[in-house]
Amino acid sequence: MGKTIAQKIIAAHLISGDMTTGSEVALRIDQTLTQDATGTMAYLEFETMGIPRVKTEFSIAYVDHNTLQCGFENADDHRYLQTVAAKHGVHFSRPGNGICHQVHLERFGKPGKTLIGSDSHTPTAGGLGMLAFGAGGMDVAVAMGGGAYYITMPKMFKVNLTGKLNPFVTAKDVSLEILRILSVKGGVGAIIEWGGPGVKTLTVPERATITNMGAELGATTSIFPSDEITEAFLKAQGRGADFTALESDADAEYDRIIDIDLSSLQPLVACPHSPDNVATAESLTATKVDQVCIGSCTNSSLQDLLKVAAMLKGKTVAPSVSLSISPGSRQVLTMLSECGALTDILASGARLLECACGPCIGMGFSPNSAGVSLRTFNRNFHGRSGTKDGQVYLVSPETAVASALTGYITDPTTMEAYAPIQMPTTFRIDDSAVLPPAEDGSTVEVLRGPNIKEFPKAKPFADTLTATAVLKVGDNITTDHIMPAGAKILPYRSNIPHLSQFCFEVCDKEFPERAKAAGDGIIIGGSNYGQGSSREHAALVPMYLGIRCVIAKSFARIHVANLINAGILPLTLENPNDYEILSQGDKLSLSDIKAGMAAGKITVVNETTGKSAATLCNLSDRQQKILLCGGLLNYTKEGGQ
Ligand code: MIC
Ligand code: SF4
Repeated sequence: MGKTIAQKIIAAHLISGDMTTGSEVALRIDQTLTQDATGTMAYLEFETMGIPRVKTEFSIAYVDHNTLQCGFENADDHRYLQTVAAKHGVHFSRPGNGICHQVHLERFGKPGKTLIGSDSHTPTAGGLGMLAFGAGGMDVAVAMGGGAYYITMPKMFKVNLTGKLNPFVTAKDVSLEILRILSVKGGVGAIIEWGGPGVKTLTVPERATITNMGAELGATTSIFPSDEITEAFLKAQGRGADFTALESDADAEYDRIIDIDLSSLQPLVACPHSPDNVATAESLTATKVDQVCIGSCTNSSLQDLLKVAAMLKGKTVAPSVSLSISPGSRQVLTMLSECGALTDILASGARLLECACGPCIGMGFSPNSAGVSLRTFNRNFHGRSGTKDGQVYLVSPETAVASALTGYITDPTTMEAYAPIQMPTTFRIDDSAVLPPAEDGSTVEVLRGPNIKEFPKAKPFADTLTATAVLKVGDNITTDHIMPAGAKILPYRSNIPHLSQFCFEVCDKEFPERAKAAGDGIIIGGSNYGQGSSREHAALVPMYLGIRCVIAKSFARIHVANLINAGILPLTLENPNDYEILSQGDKLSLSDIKAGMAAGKITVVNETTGKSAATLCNLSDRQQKILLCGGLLNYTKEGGQ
């Protein structure tokens, strides 16, 4: 039987396991990336492993999330990252150099290689034909140390693209269309391969917009073929030597094939508060807009911003709208400036922000009270913008500009045509903001500020557990609910005790105190629990607050791995209706945990009501061992592979 692109890369990187769907496979990882909000933890974890130098082909630490520097915390963390990277063989991308995924696409991603990153949008590199996964910091630390990355062998989905996008309809609309079709849960357990003749009409940055938002589908990752378009992009980046061609075999088999005719798409919008709450721009034209933000790892490439500049040229933003532009990288910003496009952007009244994540993660530029904010980003979860009642809509750069000019959500196809943009055949290459590691790391002193606090320790599992259900939540709980980010909280990503005060703040302000008072605790969740970010803080902080187990209808992939790594037992209700017999405040007990893990089934007895619920715990041998010894760090220290 022929192979899909992903199966070919997995086969070439397989350390152990068999590639049958649903079984665990261990993969050799060629490259790793971290960003600063998750990176400090990842390097603290790496340091505890006692390995002097990373063993990957290439590892890099980006600083792009925490760049506001309101106090000493961020700058201290940047110094820690810079020195720990230099010491252990990791490149360091300085603050201001750009958003990790955009810079990685431009400068370091390679077709056919594997990449894991401590950020859920790492699959952006799939736009180049790289097999790239978002992962928790501990998994990245282990991969830096030369260890394998474990995934459950995914199903293979194919999206077959035909036709060609019409003017003003974009790759972002393709992302929103697939979200409309599949929903935020529809990609769970699958790798999405994009193929068909329509692929040839999409540039690498457009492909990367699509693979980026595969994260919103819950997909394990997304990937495009590597073809002549990939080669031209790499050559223009001075990296022609990194090219290899990749395509699936003609007789490759897929679990599901979805057809999208690019010519039939129209501009789409994801309405508050979920990326799959999709409507046409045309149906929303009565919505008045307060703010428009263009940027993020989804839509901040040179191609995107040249189009933005062309649409803004000679026009002025509506007086009621505040427009921000965050270029994805220093390369994008410099090239915009060199060709004069930046002048057109600024002349329109737009506000230029740093080449960083910025408003996407609530680091500044929060909307006004109940304000409508149109963003070219990938997530519009409740509260993420920093304004609790903010109404965030996700759109393409074209829809963003059209709406910024009129002051209402506007279908850009109703705007007049703009002058065609010219993409350069060579990009401006300047890697001076990427610092290579020291040749001899032993001479480098790692600088730690007072914001870096000790790592919390998980407890090994005994054979029984009696604990209170300290919180019950509904479906689609995101990591932004569990461990919010934003300007006030994000600077404390290396300080779990401080962060713990904000755990589940969006749902229930009393949760942290209640959990601490209860001692051992259990959380009851609905379906797709933990969707969104890769932040392991959404597992480490509950662990610090005494959570031992989460019982849910279903889990998101990266979060469930983070729970196990943090020593928290994830249990899936065998019958989702049993969710009703578990209430907040109930005393729950689990017995014969070890045998239950091995058998894949554990019964939860509700001591308060006398009822019981059957749960599934589909754990590999390795995952059982990790939980029994109190998390991945303990497991690795005890010699586990
Ligand atoms: C996000 O988009 O939510 C983030 C911030 O990039 C996260 C990582 C984090 O929480 O630090 C992600 O997507 O993994
Ligand atoms: Fe940064 Fe936003 Fe992309 Fe996350 S989704 S990496 S916060 S730009």
